[in-house]
Amino acid sequence: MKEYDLDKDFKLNLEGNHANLAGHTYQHEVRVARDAGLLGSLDANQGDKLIGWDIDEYPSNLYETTAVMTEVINNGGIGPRGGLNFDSKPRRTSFEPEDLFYGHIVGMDSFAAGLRVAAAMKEDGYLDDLVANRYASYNEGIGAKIESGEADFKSLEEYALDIPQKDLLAATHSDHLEQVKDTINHYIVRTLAK
Ligand SMILES: [Mn+2]
Repeated sequence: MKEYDLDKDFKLNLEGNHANLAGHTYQHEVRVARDAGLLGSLDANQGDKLIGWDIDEYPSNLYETTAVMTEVINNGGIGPRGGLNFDSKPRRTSFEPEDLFYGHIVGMDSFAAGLRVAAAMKEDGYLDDLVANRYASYNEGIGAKIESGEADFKSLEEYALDIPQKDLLAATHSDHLEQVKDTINHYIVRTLAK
């Protein structure tokens, strides 16, 4: 789209299940579009992570809707023309007309819940602080040189070879993954209990 100047007229409508088929999370897809300034709308569905084809299931995964809405908040929204659309379909054992009704309810409820949780984390700066701390070493010293493009593989090799192993290990910090996931779980439970 950028190559043919189409990004001036079009934006992307990102589909959750297509992200999975490409081997990505839905959040990853939305984030890449956001970074490119092309996040237009959400084709709000979910897929089975194992099955290998597109099932266009109505979204119900709160962890995933929270992750996607985090990107939407960081994008400043998806308006004025964007929004949620459901290319989803009742499938397999859920094929009656009323399943469409239930599907739309769970879809909107799940994204509304995700938005509330993402907003709560944003208000606390939880994820923003986490990312800032995780990548703090890029703000100074060799990290800042990597960020600015001043460092290259040659200079990085020289830099790394001169550092004793114990100093490299000492500079390596845990990202406390399970603690982070537990905290996000608590945000989901507590926010939605209000
Ligand atoms: Mn699809």
